[in-house]
Amino acid sequence: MDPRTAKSTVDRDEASVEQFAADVRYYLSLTPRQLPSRYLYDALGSALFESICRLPWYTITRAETRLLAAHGEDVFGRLQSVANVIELGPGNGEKLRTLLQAASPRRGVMDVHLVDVSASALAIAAQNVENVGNLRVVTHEATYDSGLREAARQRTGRTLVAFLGSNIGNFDPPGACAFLQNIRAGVQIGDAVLLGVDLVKPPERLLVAYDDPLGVTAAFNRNLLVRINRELGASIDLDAFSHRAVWNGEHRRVEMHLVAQSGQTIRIPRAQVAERLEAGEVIWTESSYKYLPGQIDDLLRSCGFSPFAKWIDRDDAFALTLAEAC
Ligand code: AVJ
Repeated sequence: MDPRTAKSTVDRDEASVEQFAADVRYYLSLTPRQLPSRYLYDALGSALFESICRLPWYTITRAETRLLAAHGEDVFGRLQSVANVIELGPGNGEKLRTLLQAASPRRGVMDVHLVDVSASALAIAAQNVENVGNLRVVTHEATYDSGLREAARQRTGRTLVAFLGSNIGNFDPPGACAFLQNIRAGVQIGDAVLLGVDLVKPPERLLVAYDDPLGVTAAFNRNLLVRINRELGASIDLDAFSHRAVWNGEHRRVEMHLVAQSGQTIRIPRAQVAERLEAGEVIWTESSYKYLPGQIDDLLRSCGFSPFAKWIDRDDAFALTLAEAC
């Protein structure tokens, strides 16, 4: 490896640990205490999330995959001559592969841009998508915003931006709108977004999806503490925190919490944190907003998109919405 490249990688890793430390320090000091959900996805966290997607109680991935397989051809039928597809956060690439395979009779050669902050995730996703054939795959190891801009600069024609898996559910309503407005600013009139969104369903179905009987989601949540211990030199007792999922009906979101089982002081040396937590005090680690179909359309309209097709899986209450930039 070029020594300059090696050094810049080290610098970037140190910078990202610094950012992690600063975020941990800031968010843990808030009321209620929080940790940003993006930090759930280190290598182990990403593997645990992939396992979550296979759990019988977590229906998002299977419902979306069924919709993409059943309607992928229709997506490209309604959206003539797409030359570029950009996926933000492709995960392992399997959903995009399903979409592009289903679309095969309707599409020509295309450029596919995959945007993710994780190099290892990108490598896996690129391999999965390349298997479809008749595509040029370009990867962008970048945040959604900068990756989208980079991909847009290489634009060769009509562009479809895919944001799947109900990842939009992690944003609060103003955040979701800001995010979509950013996408809108990066594309041209006539380009489109394909948005996968989990819908409101009975609380008992939501709670078992986010607090599964096998404890995989609990491990996914508590892994954030494992990561803090490893990367920031802490020694938080994992047994002192339990996983909890709650349905917040007022805001229509599932919240994941880590609940302190006893009063304790947590010390995180590299983040200069020494915080006293009382027994029962919570750290809020994730929100997953759930939508009503009409809310998805309102959100898209308020951000410069005109929704023109929607496919809903009734069994698992999940929606795929296609909207055009206007
Ligand atoms: C990847 C954000 C869509 O909110 O359903 C799964 C993450 N958290 N189980 C979701 C998650 C707990 C997931 N998203």
